[in-house]
Amino acid sequence: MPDAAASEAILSDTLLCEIEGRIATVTLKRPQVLNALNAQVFDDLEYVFTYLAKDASVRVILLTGSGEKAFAAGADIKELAEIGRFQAQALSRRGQRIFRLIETCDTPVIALINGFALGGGCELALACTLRIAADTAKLGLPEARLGLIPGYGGTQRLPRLIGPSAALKMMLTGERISAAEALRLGLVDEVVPAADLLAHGRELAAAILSMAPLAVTACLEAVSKGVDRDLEDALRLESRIFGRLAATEDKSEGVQAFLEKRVPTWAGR
Ligand code: CO8
Repeated sequence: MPDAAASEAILSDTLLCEIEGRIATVTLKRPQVLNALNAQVFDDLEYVFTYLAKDASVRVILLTGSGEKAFAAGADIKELAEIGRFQAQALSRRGQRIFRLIETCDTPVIALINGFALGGGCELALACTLRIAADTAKLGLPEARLGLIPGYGGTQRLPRLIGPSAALKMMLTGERISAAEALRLGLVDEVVPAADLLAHGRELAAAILSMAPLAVTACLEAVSKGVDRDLEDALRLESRIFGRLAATEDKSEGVQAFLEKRVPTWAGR
């Protein structure tokens, strides 16, 4: 269980969470095994994301890996060695639930992919709101080489993001694709020089922070709740959320600031 030693930093054996102003940076900290995701990492991710979801002052979360080699090289293969059918199914469900916590967080989560994002590591990045890759990053879903399939949402999120054919090609061949290829496929949103990754993540966070907080959360809600609905139903959802926002102080402030040619000051109401 992580120890909340200070409001600025939460440290566990496997994760570091640093909060500076309105940006939290969560770093996977098992560089000796390329940040492989073991049971402890999942416990700690659950703890940290539950904590961050409740902290209204945090408005953007950056998620990255420690060391220069990996974001995360997948589930910890040592833990997979002994598991049988029902335990594997339960572990898959638990991992899916924790990644869903990240995916449905009211706060945008930006994956900063600083190296290998393989198997469960790639699936973790897929559960984030946005993905920025270092130009040195390699991404892939090599589970079939272990006699498995992606079990933390990869078989479902990747085809939704890049289409079934390109997703299946990655799953069926286990190929490790470059950051440039991931960008071409739409698997990542941007590629930047490795040395600039964190700074670029912060710039993107600053751009998000300049927007109205309730509108940011509403964009997340509209997309995550609407994307799998039929279009008519999803359009009704959009209008409901639009109407709700139109009654906020921030909408009045945003419109007024535009008309007065000044920078808006957001109240978050
Ligand atoms: N699990 C455990 N240990 C790992 C993992 C991993 N996924 N990846 C790397 N390591 C360890 C290595 O064993 C090695 O440890 P040691 O120094 O003790 O030998 C250390 O990290 C450094 O790795 P390498 O020496 O292999 O480094 P290289 O630069 O030579 O190679 C690679 C880097 C290519 C990334 C290589 O390490 C590799 O192929 N790793 C495995 C990648 C992989 O197959 N990932 C998918 C795992 S399966 C998965 O994610 C399933 C998710 C769904 C599960 C659902 C339910 C449980």
